[in-house]
Amino acid sequence: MDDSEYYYYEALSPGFSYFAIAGIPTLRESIPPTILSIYPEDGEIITTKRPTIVIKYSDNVAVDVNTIRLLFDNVDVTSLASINTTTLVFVPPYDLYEGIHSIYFEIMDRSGNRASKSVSFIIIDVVPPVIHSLQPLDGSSIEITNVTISASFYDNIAINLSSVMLMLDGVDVTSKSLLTSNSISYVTTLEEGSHTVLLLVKDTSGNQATASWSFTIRLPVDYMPYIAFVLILTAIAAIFVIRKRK
Ligand SMILES: [Ca+2]
Ligand SMILES: [Ca+2]
Repeated sequence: MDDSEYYYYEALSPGFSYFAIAGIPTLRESIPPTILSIYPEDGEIITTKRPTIVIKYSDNVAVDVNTIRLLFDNVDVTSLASINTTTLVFVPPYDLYEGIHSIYFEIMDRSGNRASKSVSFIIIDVVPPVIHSLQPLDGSSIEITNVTISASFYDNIAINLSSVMLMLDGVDVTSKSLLTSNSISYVTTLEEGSHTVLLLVKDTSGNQATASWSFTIRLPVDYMPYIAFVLILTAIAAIFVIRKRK
């Protein structure tokens, strides 16, 4: 039988299924839907953590949106997508990891002809880490020589801990520091005066963050020796005065 000669009646709703007269005639045909485009495209490199996935499709007669299936990284996320007769939009509800992600899309027309397509794309991190909570505070003046130098950091994807470098007054002190997954600290004794700290941190994609800050150690003046000296001088002067009067 030639497709073009065969029609069937599609019910407008299940309740009308026994009343074919209430349906609309639909051409029974054999041409599957066309998947016009999938974004991201196959092999595309993406630099955001939540790309909006957009798929466009059409059919020579009509697509059946109820047959659409979307797998994202092999998980069926069809129910999370917004779907109409021409377009599907899906935004991942979580941050995607760096690396390869896959999309599988499937659709049928009203005659049951199926079309499907798979693409994969790559997420690459372009956002450098953030360094914060610098200690001692930048520009501060402190009155002790025993100092803890520290800072914290984080990244949108992951820190490369082996990239972390802490320099104090131009000297690399990383190996003497306590390094955790999100901070570094270095305890030392310093001379009075100005000191400069430089911290370098990279993420696993090589994006680098730097922080440079300085502080001054200024010990409080001890007045006791001066006071004692003045008291002794006063006492001697007093003794002189008393002796002269005798
Ligand atoms: Ca068709
Ligand atoms: Ca990053």
